[in-house]
Amino acid sequence: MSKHEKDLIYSSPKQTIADFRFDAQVVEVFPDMIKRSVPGYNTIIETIGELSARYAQDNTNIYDLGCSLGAASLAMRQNIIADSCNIISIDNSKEMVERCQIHVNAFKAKTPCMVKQGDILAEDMHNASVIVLNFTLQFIAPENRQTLLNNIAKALVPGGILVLSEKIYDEDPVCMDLLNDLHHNFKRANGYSDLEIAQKRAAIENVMKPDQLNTHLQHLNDAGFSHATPWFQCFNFFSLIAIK
Ligand code: GEK
Repeated sequence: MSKHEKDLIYSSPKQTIADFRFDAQVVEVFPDMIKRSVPGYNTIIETIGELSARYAQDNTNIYDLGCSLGAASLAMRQNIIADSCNIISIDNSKEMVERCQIHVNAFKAKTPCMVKQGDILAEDMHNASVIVLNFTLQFIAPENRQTLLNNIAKALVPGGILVLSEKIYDEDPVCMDLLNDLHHNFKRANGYSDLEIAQKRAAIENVMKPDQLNTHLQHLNDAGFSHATPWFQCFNFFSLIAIK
């Protein structure tokens, strides 16, 4: 396992702030960045492992879409009880995929895990019992989100699940301000300065477009899921499970 660096990317003032990219610099600090920025990240990863133990079915595929360094893939790989499953971990960032492969190689497990670089919108998914979109859908262009969820629903076998985790947006400005404030306090408590928080926000606002929780539930209903419920929320971050 490679050594993880502290995220200092936005710690000094920048003249211009480029749009956020999942590049080599981000890969180096990603585990630190996501833990200090996403409330409940560890709980969500552990629960994805637990859900995979419960829902992975024999002889099916398990997809981790937008896998980054493979945290959800590894949690599933360590927890799947079903026989003859295949984990397929996909990310479109070359640097993420290369590092993810190193992480996967570092652990032995009965379930194979194939890491590949690709666009999840172009992936031909099939025979799946568990599909994970852990903080990835928010980076997909809004006009493509329903199509992706339709493809996911089609790829799932009966009783298969999607775990969808996202940052959400609240239409009510009073609630939105409150959730944003609580999230900023969380980041400050984790050592990010106001400058880092402001510069990161400027970098990410063009590339990450959160939806409302109700929009997600509507999309899942339209995709044909029979059941969907949020199982986790902290501030403006949630995770839900949808069952086909
Ligand atoms: C985790 N799930 O640690 N195709 C493939 N990958 C994509 C695409 C796309 N079209 N768009 C974005 N990505 C991980 C965390 S991070 C979330 C996921 C975050 C990838 C992108 O390269 C990045 O690695 C990931 O989606 C989003 O459980 O950093 O907030």
